[in-house]
Amino acid sequence: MKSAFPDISKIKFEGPTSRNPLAFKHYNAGEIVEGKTLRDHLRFAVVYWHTFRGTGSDPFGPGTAIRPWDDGSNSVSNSQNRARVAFEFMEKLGAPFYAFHDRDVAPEGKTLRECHNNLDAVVKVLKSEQKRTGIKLLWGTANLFSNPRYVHGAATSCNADVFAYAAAQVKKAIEVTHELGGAGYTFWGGREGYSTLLNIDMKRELDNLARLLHLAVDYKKQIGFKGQFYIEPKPKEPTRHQYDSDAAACLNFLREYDLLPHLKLNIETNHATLAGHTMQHELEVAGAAGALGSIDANTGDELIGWDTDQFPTSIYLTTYTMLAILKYGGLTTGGVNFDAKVRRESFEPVDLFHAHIGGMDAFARGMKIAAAIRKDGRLEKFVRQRYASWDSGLGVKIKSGKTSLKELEAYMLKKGNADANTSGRQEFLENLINEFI
Ligand code: XUL
Ligand code: CO
Repeated sequence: MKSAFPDISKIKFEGPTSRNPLAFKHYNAGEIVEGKTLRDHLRFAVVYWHTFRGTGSDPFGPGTAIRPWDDGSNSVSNSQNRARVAFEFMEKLGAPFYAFHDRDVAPEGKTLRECHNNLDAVVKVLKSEQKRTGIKLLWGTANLFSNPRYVHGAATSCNADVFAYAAAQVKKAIEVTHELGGAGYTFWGGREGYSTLLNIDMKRELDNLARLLHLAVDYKKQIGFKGQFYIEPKPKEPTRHQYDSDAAACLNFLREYDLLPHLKLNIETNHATLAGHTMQHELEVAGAAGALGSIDANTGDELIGWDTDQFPTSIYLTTYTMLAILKYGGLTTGGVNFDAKVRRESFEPVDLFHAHIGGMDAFARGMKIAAAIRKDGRLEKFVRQRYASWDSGLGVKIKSGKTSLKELEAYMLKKGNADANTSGRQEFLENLINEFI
């Protein structure tokens, strides 16, 4: 095959003093931090949908991206060629994983059978490219939102036939993920939400959403797929209200429908901020529930109110993200998945490299800074001491459930008033973080 990136060779680590835009300054894959290589901590993944299918189009104009390898057709052979290009890119970048939707990799057919056949033809190439390069699939997923049939949702559609089509697509997508040895499978709500409540039977829609997930859990067991299932929270886009609006809403839904043992959360930065939260908040909510699985790494724009999916370059963001991930035991099945796209103005192939190198370096720095903060121990000690009253005497008694309102009243009547509070020291802590940035 003719090289798609003939002027670019394998991206190397050159260290922080390098001025080479096509080199890593901080991501040294083999470097050991907290007992593991950066490669194994970060588990970087490239997303197929933005990096190989994104054109740079926006509501005001068509795509601008120059992709010389793509003939622009919807043919299977163009898709197969694109798959080879994707692997050349990932190999040169040194990304150990990728992620895709069924419809990113292969063209839709007129019938479901044609869709399946197209997908199989491209999966063959993905499989052989995985074998050739050692690059693995982080997770697969089904696109249940682009085709007009999903106008009213997929699992939550008012049309039972549409539910059946979505179920068939999910079945096939899990099968190919399994065949490719995927470490996981993601469910993102897509159009599972509403534009007006005037035409919505919410209870029925939520029941059906849970039903599709239960069917997927059953099928996963049936075929012996051991990958982790994830659900990815996102609010208000594309619909006015998305059922999976944030981590708390997803956890409540999973618990209500007995799905929590089967799914973890895939937390995306720009989705967190659209929901009015920080990434750190969403990671804490997921982590505290034992459900932090993977992250979609990107960032939004403070001045734009939609999902701009930019590459993450803020060291504060990556530091806080890695602090939360390490606190909850690190990424095991999950990864740092760049669900991010280059700007419409960045239309040359080399921009794809700059974008990923920048994201990987930002996360490597965040990882090293987070590890240094943890090693220093002052932050952790501060938080531990702040709650010290819960680790002895009355605190332990309350925690163990061996008290009553009556007893607590008697205790306080005798004492007269609670012990004085101590300062939260936010500014001190913010300064402490800055010592490491
Ligand atoms: C949409 C989004 C999706 C999911 C996979 O905002 O993030 O690309 O990650 O369906
Ligand atoms: Co995403």
